[in-house]
Amino acid sequence: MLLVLPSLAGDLKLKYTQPAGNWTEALPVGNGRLGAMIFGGIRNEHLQLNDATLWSGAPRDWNNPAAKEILPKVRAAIFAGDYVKAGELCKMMQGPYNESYQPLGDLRLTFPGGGNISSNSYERCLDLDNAIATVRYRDGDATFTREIFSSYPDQVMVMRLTCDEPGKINFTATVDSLLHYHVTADGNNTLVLSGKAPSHVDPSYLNSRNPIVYDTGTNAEGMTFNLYVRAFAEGGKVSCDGETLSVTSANAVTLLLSAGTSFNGPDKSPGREGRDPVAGALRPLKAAQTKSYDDLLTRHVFDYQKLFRRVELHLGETSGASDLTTDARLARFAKGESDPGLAALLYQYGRYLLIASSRPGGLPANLQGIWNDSMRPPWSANWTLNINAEMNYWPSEVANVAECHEPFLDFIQMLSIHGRKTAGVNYGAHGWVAHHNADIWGQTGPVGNYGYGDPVWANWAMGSAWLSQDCWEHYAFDGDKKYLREHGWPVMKGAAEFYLDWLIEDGQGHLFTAPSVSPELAFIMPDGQHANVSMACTMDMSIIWELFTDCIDAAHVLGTDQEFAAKLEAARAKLYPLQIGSRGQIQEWFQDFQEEDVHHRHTSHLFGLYPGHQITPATPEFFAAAKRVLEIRGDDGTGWSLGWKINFWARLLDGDHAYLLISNLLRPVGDNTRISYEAGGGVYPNLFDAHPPFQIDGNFAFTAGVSEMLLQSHLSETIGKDEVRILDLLPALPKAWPDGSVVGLRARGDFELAIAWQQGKLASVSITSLAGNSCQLHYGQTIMEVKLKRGGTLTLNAKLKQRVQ
Ligand code: FUC
Repeated sequence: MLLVLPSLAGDLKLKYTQPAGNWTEALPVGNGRLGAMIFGGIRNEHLQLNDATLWSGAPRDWNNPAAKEILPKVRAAIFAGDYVKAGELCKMMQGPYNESYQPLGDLRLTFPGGGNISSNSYERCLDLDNAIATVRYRDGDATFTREIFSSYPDQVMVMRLTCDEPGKINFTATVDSLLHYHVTADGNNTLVLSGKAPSHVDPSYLNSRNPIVYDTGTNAEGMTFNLYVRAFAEGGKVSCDGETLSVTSANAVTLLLSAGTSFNGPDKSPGREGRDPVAGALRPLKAAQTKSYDDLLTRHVFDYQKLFRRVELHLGETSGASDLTTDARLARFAKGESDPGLAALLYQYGRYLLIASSRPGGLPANLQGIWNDSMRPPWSANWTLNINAEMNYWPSEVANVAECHEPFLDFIQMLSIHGRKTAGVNYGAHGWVAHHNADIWGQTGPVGNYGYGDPVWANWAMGSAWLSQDCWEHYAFDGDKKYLREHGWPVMKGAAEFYLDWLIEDGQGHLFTAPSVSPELAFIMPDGQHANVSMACTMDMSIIWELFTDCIDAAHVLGTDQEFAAKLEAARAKLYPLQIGSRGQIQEWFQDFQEEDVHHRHTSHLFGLYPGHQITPATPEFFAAAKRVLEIRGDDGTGWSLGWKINFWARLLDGDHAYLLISNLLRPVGDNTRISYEAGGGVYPNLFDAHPPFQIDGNFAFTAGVSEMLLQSHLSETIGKDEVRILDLLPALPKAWPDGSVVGLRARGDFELAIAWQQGKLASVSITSLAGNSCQLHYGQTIMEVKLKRGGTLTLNAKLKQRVQ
């Protein structure tokens, strides 16, 4: 029996009245590592399964010592204005492509046919409030229910099959995989799938003759893995015959799914020095089977709700909307009918997906979180560092799931070790560097297979600077100096050391980067030639400005490395500055080149607006020029591009324009999974964001963007000797959401807020200062200084009268 749990107010269910016809209709569950896409078929249930650690390949050397010799030639070509030649030379600095995230396997349940399914009795839903997926239908007089969840505390996936009439549960179960595998029975209630991953898989975008390579020799390379499916029936009988598990005449059944891989960290061969995947799967399985279903469920729900229930969001309801299926709501919204509850649902879905794909001790969410059914997933389902991986973590702090940030912070720390070698070998530089792509093996060198990748993405060398922002932001939100000192600062400082070496003087007092690309856009030179490598692209300069600024602040906070901080201050003052182009826009390149695609999805030159904080209302010319960029780029794009634009418009304090982007992002794209680099982002029926194809960053950017519309805290004011955080309330509230409330948003400086509004105006705000910091409250033109004790809360009503608790 499902325990009755008090439900959070509001509409927190994705629901459907038919089984999933394809993968982007299936519903995702996950515990950060073990994921499933649940199709919910009546006669044929299908769970497509993933383990976040299952990847192709093995540790390898991606550094390219020849790069050091080529770099001066690249720079010479750039100084001579020969950008085409510079691009060609850049290719010779590349290394191998990264590896690919692999699907684990599939569990298929077959239920005997011949029943009398009542057509209107079927329902399938995912409840975001408890992270349980449910399938329910009536067959004759009996109601059948399946509940599925992936438990973080118990590290197993659980499926419970029940019926309101005794002895009616009958099914057979099989498991298979796209990878090399075989299945055996373990006793009379367990199927074991044992498999092996390829030793190499080429990225999806490569047209190669032999893209998937298995090593089959003795002492073979490649990750091994095991999947266990164990059945416990109440009443009836369970048996296992070779590759099929059968359940007959049971009252209820609990299936436990457990998986292990030989992944043993990024520096150990998974084929030769791997962990034992059998032990990895059996340990949690054996522990879980000593617990009752109710116990497993309670532990799962308790663990999940601790994170999920921290934020409540109400944007207003449209009568009857929450009774509709999710696909019907999407279709109705696309026709222009209002449904603010749908935006709130997508907001909470972003938080759900982060909790389900990124938990402490594991890997960070990749391009698809943890959900992938292909051996050659789009862009390898890797970590793409020129926007996508960072975007995944934008909501983590503000939307109050900071624990989910941890896997990414750990991953960055690992990259900082590998990237130190790359900086030295490839460029003879200090510190650490990462480029466009990373994989489970911690790739930090430029990809491209020594000359085949386009430098416009492959040779982008800004990864370590952008990733360091995550370390600083993590500290900025919760003020954990121990984290900053021991983990964040070494990563940030190492990145700054690299860029101090990477920057060059132009002889006129400026520091700039070369080679430099604006991801992933080419420009047209006055003579009509197209090129993409030049120098001092705005994104480079803004990311470095941000890194140096964060480092200077960090050194100050920690009272450390004063000389280094002074060096950074001097360098920051000399960075090639932001330029305003002939169309009144922030210039994308060091010169006012024409962009090859005026509507390009990347808007890299606005890094300083978001996620950076170089462009603010305090720099009105650049603020206006940033707006101009967005007007020129337009309001369409891939899913993540739309998501980024929500955040940009929020920072430009234009809620209605941010809402326009929200409407575009909520566009249903049906089952279209054909790669589009142009316009056409939206959402699938299961609310996964569509690049297209599915890419999870758009989901996370959406949640970050809505948060940013309701609360901003990236600015501060110097009052006396103190740097005081500015908390800007409802800075970009759209007319479409006149009444609403949010509880639990986090602000930098360790604040937690509850905000309510009516008729488009602030109605009340409650601020808790967890660290006892002061802040300055902004609402429109109203400014108020707030001083609070540690743990103190201030509540203000509509007229900003104060009531201190
Ligand atoms: C970059 C983007 C693509 C896609 C891929 C994962 O190359 O330009 O749009 O998001 O990463």
